[in-house]
Parts: sequence; structure tokens; C-alpha cells
Amino acid sequence: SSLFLCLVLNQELLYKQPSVLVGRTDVVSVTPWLAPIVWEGTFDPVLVDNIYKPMNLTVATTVFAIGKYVRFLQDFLETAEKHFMVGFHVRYYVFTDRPHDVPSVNLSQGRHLSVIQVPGSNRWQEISARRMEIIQTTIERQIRREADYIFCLDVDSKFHARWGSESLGRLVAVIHPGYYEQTRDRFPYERRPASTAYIPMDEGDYYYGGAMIGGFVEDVYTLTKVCRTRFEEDAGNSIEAAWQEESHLNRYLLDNKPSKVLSPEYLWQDFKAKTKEVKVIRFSGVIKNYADVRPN
Ligand code: 2GW
Ligand code: MN
Repeated sequence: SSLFLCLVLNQELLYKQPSVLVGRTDVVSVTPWLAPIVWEGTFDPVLVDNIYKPMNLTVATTVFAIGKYVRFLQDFLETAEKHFMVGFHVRYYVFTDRPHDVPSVNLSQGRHLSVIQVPGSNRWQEISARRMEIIQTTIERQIRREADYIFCLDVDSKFHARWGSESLGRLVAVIHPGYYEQTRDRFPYERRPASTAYIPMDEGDYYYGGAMIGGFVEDVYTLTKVCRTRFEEDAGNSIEAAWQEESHLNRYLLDNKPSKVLSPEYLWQDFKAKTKEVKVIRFSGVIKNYADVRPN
């Protein structure tokens, strides 16, 4: 498509006429609160880039690689260099207890990587809880001054196709690939009222994936702060939400609607066969041998 879109004359971009009548009809591309749901075929990548590029934005990407999870960094970073926010300023923040095991990956111009040492742990509950806390404190200390937007991603993943400026927004969440065909009473939300992540059976919009949180730095800051506080409040009451920070994220997003929702193209799982509505897999969780990578 970019073949016939790319003609630039006198600063004006020539692109295909948007249609009011013709577009994707097999998927819903707007939420009931009028946030776009981003699917292939609902946006023009050249046009969207043309809007965002002149803003000279910097996009922060946080990724945790604690313990054996450092082994995922190489593929994560190499594929991000090929597909993630190409043409934008990108700052990766790699949190690890093994700084010497961070692979050296060639970064394109305008892209930068910081390694931030954090304590290791054998307890997932601790890593999970601390992810929100560390993102929060690193935003306070550093990211706030260094970036406009932020994406917090799982490291056990790879990029396969464009993840570009179409994903930018104030508060951005992704639809989990495992549950989008289900009714909300079947979503794995936290169901115990004793937890601050509790969602009753007749509430909820989508089931969002915890492997991606994005948006303006300040909006993600508030999200991490609230989720961290609730996580700690639950811990004080000896309760851990069903899917840890993913459960808290889902509760937060029910009350604070995302301004943009990414389709499951932006969070697939390698063990899952592509479905007909997914035209392109952009990012996916790799298959991992739990016995190999997890501490216990
Ligand atoms: C340790 C013990 C058990 C499970 C994970 C870990 C662990 C996680 C670890 O030893 N080292 C580490 O760096 N992590 C980081 O946490 C890493 O960035 C990883 O991608 C992220 C989430 O853990 P992961 O990828 O094993 O969990 P998933 O793929 O099952 O994730 C979903 O559910 C989680 C909730 O339990 C999170 O919400 C996650 O964001 C979701 O994608
Ligand atoms: Mn993961």
C-alpha cells in the first residue's frame, strides 16, 4: 500500500481517500466509549507516522529480565530494533539482577539502552509486585524527564511485524489473545471481594493482557502507583489476586478506560494458531519451558 501512498509533494502527503462506507466489518474497531481498537486495515501507517514524526517524540520501553529471563533479551531487543517504533527515538530500560548477562545488541540511530540493576528474587509474587513499584520509581527518577510515551512489556516475547505510532495514546491497553471470544463472566478476573482487584461477574469490558501497559508517561505513572498500592494492600490482608498485576491492571482499566485499545495482533501467543480476524501478528509471547526459566 505504501507504494501508492508515499508520494510527498510540497510537504503534502498524498494518501488513499478514507472511506465512510468501506472498511473492516469482521471486527469491532471502536469501544463503546469511543476509543479506537487498533486492527490491521483500520489505519494508514504512512499517514499516522506523518502525524507523529514531526513531534520528535521519545518512547520509553521497560522490560524486566530477572534471573534466567535474561535469556529472552537478545531476541526481544533484536526484533524490537526491526519492528518497534522504527524511526522514533526509543529508550529501552532493562531491569535485571544480572547486568553482565545483558547481550550487546546493535541499536539503530536515535535508540538507546540503559541497564538498571535491581535485586533478584525467587518469588514471582515479589518480582510481580516490584515490577509496578520499579516502573513507578524509575518514572519519578528518570523516565519522566527522558520520554513522552512509555510501553512496559514482558521480556519473553518477540516482535514480528510493525508496532508503530498507531499504538500511541494517553492510556493504552491490549486485548489478551486468550479470551476475546468469551463472555465476561468467563474472564479470569479476580473474583474474591476481599481483593482490591475484585470485578463482579456482570462487570468488565475486555480482558486485557498484563504483558503490555502503555501511554503517556504520567498516565502510566498513575496506573503503576495505584496498582502497586493495591497490590500491597492485598498483601497486607494475605491475599494475592488471581493473575497478580494483570488482575490489578484489569480492575484499574475498568475504572479508568483506556483511550486506545490494541487488538490481539499486538499480543499473541506462539502456541496459539492465528485466527481469521488476525491479519498480522505483531508481537507474541514465546513458548517457554517453565522448568528452565522459573526459579522454583
Ligand atoms: C518468576 C517466577 C514465576 C514466573 C515468572 C518469573 C519471572 C518473571 C522471572 O523469574 N524473571 C522475570 O524477569 N520475570 C518478568 O516478569 C519477565 O519480564 C516476564 O516477562 C514478566 C512476566 O512473567 P512471565 O512472562 O513468566 O508471565 P506470563 O507470560 O505468564 O505473564 C502474564 O501473567 C503475569 C501475571 O502472573 C503478568 O501479568 C504478565 O505481564 C502477563 O503477561
Ligand atoms: Mn510473559
